[in-house]
Parts: sequence; structure tokens; C-alpha cells
Amino acid sequence: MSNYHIKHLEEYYQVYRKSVRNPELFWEEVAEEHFLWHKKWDNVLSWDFKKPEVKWFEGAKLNITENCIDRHLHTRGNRTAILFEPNNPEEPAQHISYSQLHARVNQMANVLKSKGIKKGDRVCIYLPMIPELAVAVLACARIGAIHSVVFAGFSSTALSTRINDCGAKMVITSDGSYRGDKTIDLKGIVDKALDDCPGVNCVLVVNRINGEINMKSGRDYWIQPLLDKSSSDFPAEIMDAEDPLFILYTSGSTGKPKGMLHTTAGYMVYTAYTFKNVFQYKQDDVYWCTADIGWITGHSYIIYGPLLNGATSVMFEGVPHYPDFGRFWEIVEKHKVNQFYTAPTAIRALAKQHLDFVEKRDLSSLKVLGTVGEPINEEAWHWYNDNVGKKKCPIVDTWWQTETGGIMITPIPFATPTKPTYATLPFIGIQPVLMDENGAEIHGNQVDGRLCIKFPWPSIARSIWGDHQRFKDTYFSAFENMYFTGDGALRDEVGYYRITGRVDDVIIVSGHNLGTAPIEDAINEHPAVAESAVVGFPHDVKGNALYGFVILKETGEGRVQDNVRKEINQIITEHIGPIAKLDKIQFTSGLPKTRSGKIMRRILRKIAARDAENLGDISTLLNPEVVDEIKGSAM
Ligand code: 7RM
Repeated sequence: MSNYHIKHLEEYYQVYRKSVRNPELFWEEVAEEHFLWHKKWDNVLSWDFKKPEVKWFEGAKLNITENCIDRHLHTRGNRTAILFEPNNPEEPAQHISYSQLHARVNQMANVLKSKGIKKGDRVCIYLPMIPELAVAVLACARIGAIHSVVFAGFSSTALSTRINDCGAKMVITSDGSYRGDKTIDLKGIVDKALDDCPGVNCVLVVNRINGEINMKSGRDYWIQPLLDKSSSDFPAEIMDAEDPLFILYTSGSTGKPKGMLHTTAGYMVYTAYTFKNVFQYKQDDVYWCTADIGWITGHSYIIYGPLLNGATSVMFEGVPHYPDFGRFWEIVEKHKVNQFYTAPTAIRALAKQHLDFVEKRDLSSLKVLGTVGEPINEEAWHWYNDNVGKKKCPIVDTWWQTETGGIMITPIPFATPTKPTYATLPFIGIQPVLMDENGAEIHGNQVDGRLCIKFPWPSIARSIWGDHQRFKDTYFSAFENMYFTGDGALRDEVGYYRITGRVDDVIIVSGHNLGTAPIEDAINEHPAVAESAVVGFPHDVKGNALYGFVILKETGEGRVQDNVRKEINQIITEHIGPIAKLDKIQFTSGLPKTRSGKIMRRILRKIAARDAENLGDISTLLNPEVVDEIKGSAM
């Protein structure tokens, strides 16, 4: 038992050493004690980062939803599994118990089955943050179908790309969604996407807004009547440990989004174990992660991790600023939230508002605060610590990725002393290393380098859907026998890690990963555009914002240019979504390029950040004269 629940720093070091000395033995013990298996594994781990191939708990048989739900029925059947807080504060919250969740997931699984879905099929879920989203995810897992949730803020083009890439047969969506004072026509977006998706033969539609929508006969079905006539029993499909559980898309620095593939048993063991320890969850606590289930944080730490521990997980439909900037604190007070997990970008936005929004609420239920998604700056950390945690709640700055499935570097509350802007120590079983440009490991403390992980952990992604070669090239080729994260990090004098940011062309805007290449591709669709380059620049709320340098085929007048600016952002919105819109667009006659034709983004980044005094080595630059032009008219 003591392995499962760490309470002191000494205990952390002890368990950590054990987990690294004999990972197989360690994870086997965790897996033995806390889960329901139809058959135990023949082999705990086999791996080869060269192929790459990783298998955990091979030979084991299980269904993750039995572990999330059925296992708790006799002890916690009437306890709340999902606490749904609607967008509109006037609409009552819903407390969905483990028993009710069991019935609803089973009904949904029966509906999926009746529409021809079976083990291994891909189902695309494009839903707002309503209970049906969690139910749909779990129903897929129950039947053995592979869910691919697409964040409901993505555009129709982004949606159709993902549907086609994974070959989904079915889409589960809603007539619309509420976001603050707006309603969004989700079904319209789906209809448009499906013009390009011949493989989808069934769309299930949740009624959320009573919207006037088109229902294509023979393809589209309202979901509720189907659920109503379905049985609330469904025998879980027995899965192999390494059967796929889900695909979740994440932006790459180049090309199309990568469908990260996660499998069943390892993901289950790791998300359950991290949830328990990183949030120090105790029975009957109320835990709230404000992420959307469309991101990995929502998969692992709204649905799977919490439910695997029999927790109460808050699911919030709305946004932090509706009806006003006090909404988060109102919800914390209302539901007596004990663990609160959010993104630095949200903290920065809320820290700008009147302190009264925070101070008028009773936040005394809070025990642990968390952040995820991007580096947290010192001011935001202190604001969070002082005003939300009242200096009594440890802040867990959790570093991890879609690819890692679960939290990798993090303090353990009440055990690890926190340090602002530091994610601190590797989680149990995680072996980070820092590497230099020449592929050598950097030993010692007070050093920085590229962050790699040298040993597999149970929830590492197993592949990119349909493109194993790309998986290998992206993560396992830069450094021999290592998983390369794409992030830079430094290690301080006591061995704490601080993540310094991406070392590739991924830019994190408000916690959303955006690749520069797909945005540039969208910009270049504009008929007036010859070429473009996008870089990030520091932004006090979003962390980074986007700055586009654009070469027009013919330079127009100011007014023409303003129109082009608007149209470029429209195209980006259509292709990717509003999160990828550019804050600044500068027209230029050329882009700084190396002799081999590569855009020197380093220079553009400095100009965008208004830090162009010292541009460093520009000796390989082919066209130094454009640098002066760009500097001269920087925005
Ligand atoms: C969970 C998630 C992954 C990228 C990652 C980092 C950045 C995430 C932190 C962080 C500094 C953190 N998955 N990142 N957490 N940077 N401190 N605590 O965000 O796939 O969407 O993004 O996010 O660059 O590589 S993700």
C-alpha cells in the first residue's frame, strides 16, 4: 500500500529509487494491488527505443471501464463520479453517481453497438464539455472502440482532417454548444466537415441547445431516443493490455497533426497512480480540472485518472469569464473543491481582474493547486499561491505531454518543497536526462539542455496512428535510445527541473500547442500571399502570441493590406480554429534565409519580441538587407 500513496519527501526518494532500480517489479506491484484484471500479464515490460516498441503488462486482459466504474459500485455506487457544472450558473449542477454513470455508459455502448461499432473501430467525438462527452469516451472504451476526441473549438477543416486520418466511421456530436454568452453551431461544423469524409456513415447528435439543425436521413440520429430504448447492461469487451484505447491529435512542428496512439493497461496504471499522488486525492474530496476533455489533460485527469480512483471529478462546461471573472472561484466555493488544476494562461487572465472576485469567495476547501500546459511565470505563481491558495496550498507545476499520457515531472504535495517556475522532481519511475546538441548526456546540476527520457514508463504513446516511421523520426531519432520531448530544461543545484520551453517550431498559445507549418500553409492559401513565416512572441496573458511575417505578391495600399490581414485570420480560423489567429501581421518584401534556403526563425523571433539589438551570428544569412527592413517596420 505504501507504494501507492506517497506522503513524505523521504518516502518519495525511497519509492523513486525502487522504481528506477527495478521498474518491472515496481510497476507490477502497483498493477497487482489496485486494479481488476481478467487475466494477469505474462511479462511486465518489453521495450526497444530503436524500433521503437514498448509493451507493458503483455498478456494481461482487462477493460478499463470496469476499473473506472464497476469496481467502485459496491463501495461507492451512490457517490458522485462526475459533477457537471453548466455554462449558465442558473442551470442546476448535475451529480452523476457511479451507479448512474454505469447505466449511462452501458446504454451508450449499446447504442454504439446497434449502429455497427465494434472493437477496434474508430469513433470521433466532437462534443462540448457536457456529461455525454465523458459517457461517450467511456462507452467507446467499454466496447473496445478507439475514441478520438476532437476539441470542439476546432474548425470543420481541422475536424475532417482528423476524421479521415484515423478512419472514423462514426461521429458523436451535439446540435450546438454554449460558451459564455455565445452559442456555437457544432452540427453545422460537423456537416461541413463530413462533405469531405466519405468514411463516416453515422452521426449521433446530443440535444444540448434545442438548435434548429439539419439531420441527414439515414446518417444522423438524435441520441436520446436511442439511449432511452437501450439496456443499461453491457458486458465489457475484454481487451488485451496493448490494445489501443484512444487516438488524440497533437500539432507537430511540420505537416499534419499527429494522431498519438495510447493503449490500455499501461495508460490505466500510470494515470491512476499519478492522479492519486500528484493531487493527494482522499476519499470524498472534490477534484476539479478546468481543462477540456479535447486535450490530453482532460482525458487523463478529468476522466480516467480520477474515475480509476473512485473520485468526484468536476466537469465545467463554461469559460472563466462568464458571467464574470469570478466564475472559477464561485464554483470552488459552491462545490467545495479540494484540488484545483488549471493552466497558467487562465491564472494570468484572472490575476488581471479585480481581487474582489477572489476575495469575496470562501476558498477554504482548497488543499492542492495545480498548473499544466506551459511554463508558469513567477508573478502568476505568486498570485495563485497568495490569493487562491492563501499560502497554504502547495502548487503542483506538472510537466507532461500528449505523448507521455500522464504527469512526468511534478512536485508531490506536502512532500516536495515547491519552487516557483520549477516543475521540480521526476515523478516515480520517470528517468529524465538533459542532452547537449552533440548527443551527449549532460551530467551534474546547474546545467541546461534538451529534455529526454531514457527509460519507458507505462503510459508512453506507442505510435502515431498510421505513421510509425514519423513516430520514430520525431521522438526517437534525435538522441540514441532516448525519448526526445522537444522541450528544453535546466536542472538546478538540488536536481529540480525547470522547463524552459519548446526547442522546435511548436508554439504554445494559451496552453494550446500550435505548429508553425500548418498556420503558414493556411496563410499561403490567401491568393495575395507569396510566402509567410510565423513565430511566437511573449504575451502577458497568453504566454505566447503569434506574429506573422508575410510577403505579398504585390504590395497594396494600407487599406488593401488591412483587408488582407483580416482575410488571413479568417482563413486561419477556417483551417485550424480561432486559437491560431495572428496577433500581429507584418508585410515584408523578404524573409531572412540561410544559404540553404531555411528561414532563420531565430531572427524573426527576436524581432517579434522587440529584442533585435543583438541578433547573434548572422553570418550564414543570405540576405542581411531584409533584416534591416523588417526591424525598421516591426510592429
Ligand atoms: C499536458 C500538455 C505539451 C507541451 C510540453 C511543454 C508544455 C506542459 C508544462 C509545459 C512548462 C509545464 N500536453 N508544457 N506542461 N511547459 N511547464 N508544467 O500540456 O501535448 O498539449 O503539450 O506543453 O512544452 O512539451 S500537450
